[in-house]
Amino acid sequence: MSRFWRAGWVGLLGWIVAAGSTGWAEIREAGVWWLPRNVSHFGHEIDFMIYVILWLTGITGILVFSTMIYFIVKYRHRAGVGAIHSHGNNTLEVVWTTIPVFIFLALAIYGNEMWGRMRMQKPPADALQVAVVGEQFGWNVRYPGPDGKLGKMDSHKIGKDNPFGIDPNDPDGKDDFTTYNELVFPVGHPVQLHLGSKDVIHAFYVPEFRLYQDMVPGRVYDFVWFKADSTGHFQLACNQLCGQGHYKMFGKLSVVPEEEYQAWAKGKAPATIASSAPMPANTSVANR
Ligand SMILES: [Cu+2]
Repeated sequence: MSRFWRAGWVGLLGWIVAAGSTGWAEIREAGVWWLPRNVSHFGHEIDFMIYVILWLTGITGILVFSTMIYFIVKYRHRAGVGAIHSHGNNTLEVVWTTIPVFIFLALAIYGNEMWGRMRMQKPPADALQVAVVGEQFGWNVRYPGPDGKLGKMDSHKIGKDNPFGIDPNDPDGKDDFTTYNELVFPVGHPVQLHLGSKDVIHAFYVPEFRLYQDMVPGRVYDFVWFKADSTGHFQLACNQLCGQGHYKMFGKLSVVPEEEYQAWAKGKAPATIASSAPMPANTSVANR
């Protein structure tokens, strides 16, 4: 490869990294150099795990690389000094194989147990039920009305005119209200999500909630729940490349005090049909 082409490739790579990092930084509120603020009740456990792994791999990395550099310098080529043969050390081999095995086992067992508590434990009975269905390129959101019950969702009924797969005759769904790209959750109140997709694979991703869940068409996921510990404004970003308009598929997500949530919900008119709120004018049909 000529010097010209090599410089070209390096420049292109640099540009991709620079452009990519800018886009990534923009979805953050602040602190782009470290983990985003944690808001969910289980987030500190995930962060703890990240720090444990970071320390373990960091210390191991420093030990391995400093040893390597030491040996590179110590056994460098010198005129008149011959090479020596080393057979290795069986005790050392056993020790540095056994220790990582136990560390990996411990991480796997702890991680599995944590995952079980996050996704397999039933949410509290008073959890707010919220349905979120992704589509190219936006979020259909459905909240229960005054009865506190969300109309039953059926993934087989999800379609163009029925993004939530709701049975129009289900009495629980009659007073539900819907929003588009707008989510409001009360602080300190458990929220159970019912996630679905209308067309392709999307992903519900809120870094501050330490929450990520793929939404595959044909399924409704009802095992994701969380409790926000503090208020704030966040972005619900789709984290699966779902088409040309993927980059603009984001919802405004607010965590507010309970009274503020109640006032917001009170002002919403029930969905007259089982469909979503009217699509905003800026959602271009040409991108579908
Ligand atoms: Cu998407």
